[in-house]
Amino acid sequence: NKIRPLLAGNWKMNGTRASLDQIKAMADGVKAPLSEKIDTLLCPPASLLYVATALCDDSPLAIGAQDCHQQVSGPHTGDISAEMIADCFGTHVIVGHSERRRNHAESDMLVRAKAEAAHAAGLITIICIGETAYERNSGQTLDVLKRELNASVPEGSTSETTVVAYEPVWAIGSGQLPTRADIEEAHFFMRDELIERFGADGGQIRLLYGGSVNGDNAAELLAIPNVNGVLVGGHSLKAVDFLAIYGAF
Ligand code: G2H
Repeated sequence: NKIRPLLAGNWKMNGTRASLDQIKAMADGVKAPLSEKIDTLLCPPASLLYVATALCDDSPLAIGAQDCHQQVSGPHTGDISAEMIADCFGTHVIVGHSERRRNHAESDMLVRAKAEAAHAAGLITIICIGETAYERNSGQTLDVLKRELNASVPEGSTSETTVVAYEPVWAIGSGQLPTRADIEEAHFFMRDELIERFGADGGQIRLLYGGSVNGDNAAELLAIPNVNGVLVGGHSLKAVDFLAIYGAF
């Protein structure tokens, strides 16, 4: 079975009403025949979620959120639940992005709980893992990937509900990319771990690369074995950049 690739954009804490024309241009630009072969997703800030899904109503471009709380509702000021994302017609949620792990001290256990909540709400999760510069330089990359993968991806995850994104923390927003060999090694390793844990279906779970992806390097990244798509930050903000990456598939 050939794996259907995914292009996912992550706007992080960027985007206001003034950015809605960019979302509209992306929604219009994602079309057949390419959209029949790849999935596309944009994750704007939660403040734009509802209007973004309305703008993408007639487009194959899916809309998701960047985080969710692990509970359905309750006294959690400032948080939104997976149900609330689904209620806004969002279909995906990113969990465990390194910026949340770092800035909000999110543990693997919490990331897993969030992913479980998202799956229960019918959302597809994009679970992020990746080593820091220190961990890479001290030769711990594969140990970190093994630990984060096993601890963050819930039991019962399937290729239908779950996407894993490899984002080396030092490559995020830095313009610095790992070598092709390093990405290939990491993705091969994650593939092996997923098959070991989930059997044949683990071989179908999409593995995205994220960190300084742009229209110039996307095709090369997508040619690496076990890279089934990309998670894009900075270069997903403008439709022209996002669609250049789309065109590289
Ligand atoms: C990595 C990525 C998107 P950027 O965080 O998740 O951001 O493409 O800006 O490095």
